[in-house]
Amino acid sequence: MRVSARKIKTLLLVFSIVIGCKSNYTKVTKTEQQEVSIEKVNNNPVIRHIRTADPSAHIWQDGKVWMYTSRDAEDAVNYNSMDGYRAFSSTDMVNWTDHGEVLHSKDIPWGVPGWMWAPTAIYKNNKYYLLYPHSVKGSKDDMRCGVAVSDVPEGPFKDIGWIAGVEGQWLDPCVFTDDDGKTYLYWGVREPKMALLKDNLLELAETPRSIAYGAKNFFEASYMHKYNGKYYYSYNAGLGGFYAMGDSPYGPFEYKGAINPKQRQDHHSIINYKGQDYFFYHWQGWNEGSKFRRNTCIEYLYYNEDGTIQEIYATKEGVQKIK
Ligand code: FUB
Repeated sequence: MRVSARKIKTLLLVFSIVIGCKSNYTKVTKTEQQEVSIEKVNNNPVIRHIRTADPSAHIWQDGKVWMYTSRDAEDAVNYNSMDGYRAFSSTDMVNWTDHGEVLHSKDIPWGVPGWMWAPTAIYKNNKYYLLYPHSVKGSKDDMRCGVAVSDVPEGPFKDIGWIAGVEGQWLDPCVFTDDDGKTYLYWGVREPKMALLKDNLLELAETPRSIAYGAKNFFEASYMHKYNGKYYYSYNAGLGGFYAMGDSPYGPFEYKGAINPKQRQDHHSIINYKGQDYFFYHWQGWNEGSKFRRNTCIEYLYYNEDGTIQEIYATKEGVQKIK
């Protein structure tokens, strides 16, 4: 029987699709009389067409989850080449719309090309703001906390300068607005710091304080969130994510240990969406990733009855689509 080259090509294509789909699924089987099979799709990383890192997740006025990320180049061998923040949105945690680049270093008059590290975002004064660590022209070691604004979550964002008073400090900014409307800035490398911000987001309203968190393993990526009236200060220790709990945005915080102990660096953020808690982070273990070629992933986050957080480990499944 003669089989044409075209038929062979079609057969190979169908075969590879079947194999590809199969490897994308994990079968979880519950036994007991009747067998129920739940198919879990491998959803991590959640963004695959480009490499993204440092995900800063938020639920904005439109009821969608918005995520602002930094970008790792496909061939990156250091962090200098990181350039151009991206915005993504979703309503089901699995399908993400890429809104493209929202701010590039060429649009920051005081900054150098590249060096666009972990951003954070906030909705305030009826506007959307990005705050980001970026190096100043003439000195790559002088990283400042840039501020950019947009009327809409998808940007583009326009740079309006940097926060006065934290110049020269390598920093990963995190902004947190408490229930009384006061907004706090957390930042630092090796030594975590915080201060109340003025409403213009360009000035500190008080002298920066060091954060007492009951341990000595802080390295970078400060993060603050609130749950059941408690304040959770979390961060990356260089080897894993850790956290401490307190009764005020200032602390002092009581050290509670690991959230995400196995990640080299994770730069996480945490939200509750449609009744479920989620942990956003980046991971280097996909498609020839490296510490410079990272990808955004999401896991479920669970609290214990006493408010402590159950440890999180990177999975291929990640989170499943909200129905
Ligand atoms: O992405 C560049 C830097 O690596 C971030 O600012 C740190 O938090 C770490 O993720």
